[in-house]
Amino acid sequence: GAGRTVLVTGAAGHLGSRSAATLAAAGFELRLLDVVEPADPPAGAEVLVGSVTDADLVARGCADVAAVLHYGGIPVEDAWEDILDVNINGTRTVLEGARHAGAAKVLLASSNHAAGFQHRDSAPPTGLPPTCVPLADTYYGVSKAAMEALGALYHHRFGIDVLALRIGSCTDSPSGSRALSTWFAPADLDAMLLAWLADEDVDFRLAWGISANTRGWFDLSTTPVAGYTSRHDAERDLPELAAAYPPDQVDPEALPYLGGPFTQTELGSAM
Ligand code: 15L
Repeated sequence: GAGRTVLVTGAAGHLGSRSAATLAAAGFELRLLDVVEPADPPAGAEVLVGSVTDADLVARGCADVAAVLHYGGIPVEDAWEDILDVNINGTRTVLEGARHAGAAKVLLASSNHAAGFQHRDSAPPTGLPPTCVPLADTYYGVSKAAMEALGALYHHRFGIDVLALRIGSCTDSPSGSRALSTWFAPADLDAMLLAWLADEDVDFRLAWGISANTRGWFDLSTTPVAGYTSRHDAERDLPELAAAYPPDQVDPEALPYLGGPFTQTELGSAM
């Protein structure tokens, strides 16, 4: 029924396709939206090919959904005009679609790069709070800060339950010493999503999408979603990566900012 239908934007992408599969396995009905056809959509999923900036298509995507998972957008630094259109206008278009359709919940895939210029040495001893001010490291990071601001606006104006996740490095096998701090185990994302979809709280929540990593420097003490707790730690779950970067040796490539290499990439240039 309608109460079990979820729209996933960016459904052909890395996180969108994974979340779609997770939700399908949990019994949700899926509607998938992306600029390209998803390669391997869950059986029975409805597919809409087009942009998150296309209000008519987004309206069709949002019709009768219980929730929207908004992953659609440019996932790294790019030209300002494109970031502005796809990521900022696109997010507003999706929130508008959700509001007009009466969708109760929207997940916004924000990023650590919204706060990429947070310096690890200035984090409090309890860790960097998920609500720290957005010190974006790129135009991409600015678009994620705008996404968070739009999410708060649509929660406070229209009562949508919005979860804005400042996602770290969410892949099965990340590389580099930074990921030992920023890793978000894909299984933690799955668990958080399922807990959030079952959670009847209505709020604007700004949370880290980062696992309980031994080398993390993030405050994970506030549970963003009832029933969710990280069950993963890069130190234990990625033993080869941990062994490649012994904790007692300084990695000469390591950068002190949360955003890592994004803090040095050329502004406005595709990565
Ligand atoms: C992001 O926001 C990117 O989408 C992803 O590709 C990774 O680079 C990630 O951040 C990260 O910081 O590791």
